[in-house]
Amino acid sequence: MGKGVSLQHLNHNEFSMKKIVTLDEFIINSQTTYSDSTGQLTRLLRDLGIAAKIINREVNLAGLVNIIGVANVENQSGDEVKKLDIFANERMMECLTMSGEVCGIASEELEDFVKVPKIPGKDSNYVVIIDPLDGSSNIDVNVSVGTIFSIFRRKSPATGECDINDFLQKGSELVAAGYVLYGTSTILVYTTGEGVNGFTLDPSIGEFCLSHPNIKIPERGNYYSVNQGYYLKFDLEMRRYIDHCSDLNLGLRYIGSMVSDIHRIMFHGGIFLYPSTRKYPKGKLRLLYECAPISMIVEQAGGASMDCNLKRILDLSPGSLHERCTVVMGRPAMVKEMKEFIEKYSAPK
Ligand code: P6P
Repeated sequence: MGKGVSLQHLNHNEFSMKKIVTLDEFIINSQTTYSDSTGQLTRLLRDLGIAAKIINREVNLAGLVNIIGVANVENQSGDEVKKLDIFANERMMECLTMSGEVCGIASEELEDFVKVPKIPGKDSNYVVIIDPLDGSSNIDVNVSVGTIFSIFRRKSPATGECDINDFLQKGSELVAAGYVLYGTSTILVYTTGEGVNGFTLDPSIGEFCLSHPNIKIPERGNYYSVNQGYYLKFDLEMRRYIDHCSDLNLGLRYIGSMVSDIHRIMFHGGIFLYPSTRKYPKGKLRLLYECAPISMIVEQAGGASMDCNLKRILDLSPGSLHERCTVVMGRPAMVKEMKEFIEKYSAPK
């Protein structure tokens, strides 16, 4: 009595909980791998985590607090804006402008990028690109939606305001990319170029906790994900590839929310495609807000991502903020197969 005992002699059952690694702790511990060890990116990633928690709370309450439904406006992409889109955008902007790390923000909900006022004496070295609530047409019917974010290091001088060229960078220049999936549970998945990690929100402690370390897309993949409703409007190569997937007895899984469809691929493999359609000849999905960040995550998890012109998505140079592109991403073997169908069946450009 009174001499104390060493930890390992304590009854194991008293320590049955495994070590919880929160998102904040993980980010801080990973800080040493960032090219800048000043903690600026750390603070920025943590602010994104806070925004995700706030949006999660409202997404879960949306049906109760009357912020579902349409806001009777259209966004820059011509999509019908939901009340929750506006709410999510406002919360993201608030959380991102507090840190002083960000000199500019481009949101899928806004026509132009926003210049963030400089905090005296503080250099803000990053711009952030957000799709605050992707797939929000699903929110009214309680289907999963997501937030997509990505971070570039600014190219303009730190002393001045940001400019458009800070945003129009190739995906290969991204410093970080991530998504939040508001589903059966809320999970934040991100990469800084050192692999992909997933953090599940534990509402009982209000923290994102490491739940899926070092995510790798499985070699196998029994699903393909495309809006087959457009089958008759697809180009020949796409129709032939869909027929091929059917011949292989692959399952069709398509939620209509990119984050949800990609998250399934991260764990079950398969392929996601949004090719050219009559309504969207250049593809529907936005290069900067959706395809580039998701492609960084997919590639970091061992996958591949190209457009239907066989160009690597991360090598595409955006010409404008809301530029659209076609996309084929997922298991490398399946992306390669689609590449072969395009080479074989696509009409000469
Ligand atoms: P469609 C949601 O509106 C979105 O931008 C993506 O999240 C999703 O993958 C796609 O559009 C769904 O488009 O034409 O199949 O309804």
